[in-house]
Amino acid sequence: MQPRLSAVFFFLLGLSLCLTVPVPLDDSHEFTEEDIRFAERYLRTHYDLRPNPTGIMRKSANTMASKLREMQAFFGLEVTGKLDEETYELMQKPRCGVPDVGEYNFFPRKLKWSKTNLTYRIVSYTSDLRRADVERAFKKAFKVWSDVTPLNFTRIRSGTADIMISFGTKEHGDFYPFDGPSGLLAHAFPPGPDYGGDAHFDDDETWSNDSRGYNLFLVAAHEFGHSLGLEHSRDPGALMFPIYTYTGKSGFVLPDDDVQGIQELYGAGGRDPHPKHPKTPEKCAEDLSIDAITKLRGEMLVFKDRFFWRLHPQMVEAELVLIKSFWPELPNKIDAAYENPIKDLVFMFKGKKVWAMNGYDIVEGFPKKIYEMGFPKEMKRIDAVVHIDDTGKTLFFTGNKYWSYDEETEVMDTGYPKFIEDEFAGIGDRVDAVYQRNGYLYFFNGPLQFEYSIWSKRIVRILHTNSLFWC
Ligand SMILES: [Ca+2]
Ligand SMILES: [Ca+2]
Ligand SMILES: [Ca+2]
Ligand SMILES: [Zn+2]
Ligand SMILES: [Zn+2]
Repeated sequence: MQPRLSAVFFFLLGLSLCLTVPVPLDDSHEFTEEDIRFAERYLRTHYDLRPNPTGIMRKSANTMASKLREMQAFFGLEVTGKLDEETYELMQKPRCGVPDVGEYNFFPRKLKWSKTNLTYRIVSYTSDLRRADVERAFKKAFKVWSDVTPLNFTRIRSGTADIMISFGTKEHGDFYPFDGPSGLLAHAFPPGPDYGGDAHFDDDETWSNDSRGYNLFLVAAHEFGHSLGLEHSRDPGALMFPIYTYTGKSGFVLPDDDVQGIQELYGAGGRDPHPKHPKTPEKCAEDLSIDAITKLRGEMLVFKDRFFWRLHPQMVEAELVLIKSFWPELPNKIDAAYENPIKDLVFMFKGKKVWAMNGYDIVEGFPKKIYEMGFPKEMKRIDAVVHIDDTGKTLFFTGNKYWSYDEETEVMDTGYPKFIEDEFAGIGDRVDAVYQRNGYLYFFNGPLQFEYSIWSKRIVRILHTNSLFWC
């Protein structure tokens, strides 16, 4: 049986270089012919842009502009129907090749297995890893799904399994050739006979069981999601999000969105060893609180759990991204962050450590210990920090006290710490996060933010934290 094109998934992973740190607004981009061809190719692969629309298609149902609109809507970008910098950047991010939305639907009906006991067979191996490591990666990837469903996966060593797994390069027997290093990484077929459920991995990649090359477990867990009938998710925290990010070496727990998806198909299993599945924060939640907030090259970054929202001054929709998709070395949740625009550095704090980032790069010598900046050795963490451009001072908040740090001399000002209550009366007993704009400090405390006038030294307004996002 010939596999339908629509049944094939390509796991496209590119270089982390593709990720983009906000650039100043005036740095506008002229797209070359080649860029536009690249964009067309992307839309053909993932959004079914057809070169020559034929038949009785509705007018403009398949133009580049309409496909760009579909893509921008999927990723929560501003829907312009134009190839802009933001959209082009996103196209260059590493991703799985499954189409995301639209009439080009892989699963006109929900495809699923009609039995709960499934078999898999590892038909061939990669030489990048020891056989035992390959087997462990696949076993763990299946366990991700069997933990939350009634499904059981049994490995067989001969004969035909439901899910046949193999490594291959270039043309490898199914008319969907791989492409050498990077680009397409793997593909898998949705449930069904023959090719159905099968997963193929490009052996021109370097496979690993850590952060090097491509992590076999993570790619396999995503692909097996397709093998079981899942489509792509719009949730940037989901395993089934089309863009791949190495999520760190701490134990992987399947995000809530994927659990909902797979349980819609198969139900729950009743033996989930990790019942706490991370949820992706909702920016308009009434009780939204945040971890940290900072400017970065004219944008605002709002940190919450594994994520941050990028708020562009001219964009209404905030983009939610994983911290690790920008800075793989940073921890998954941070305490505080600020920008020093003169040095073009962003400082991030977690526990007793501080990282200085220049764009994507960690500045040499970092992470450092916060006591090296002049804090007492026993201080465990910083709650919030803000840089005041006008004075060149950076204010650090922890517990009920705050410090003032001089950025020019790189020393702590004398006379500190002081009590927060003495200087900033009324902002509460703790500070989650703080930023400065137009002479005001915005202090976040749980679901509230206090707008504090630096000039008149008083609170002028109390707002909801989620008003950051115009909820
Ligand atoms: Ca099969
Ligand atoms: Ca490849
Ligand atoms: Ca904080
Ligand atoms: Zn995929
Ligand atoms: Zn294949």
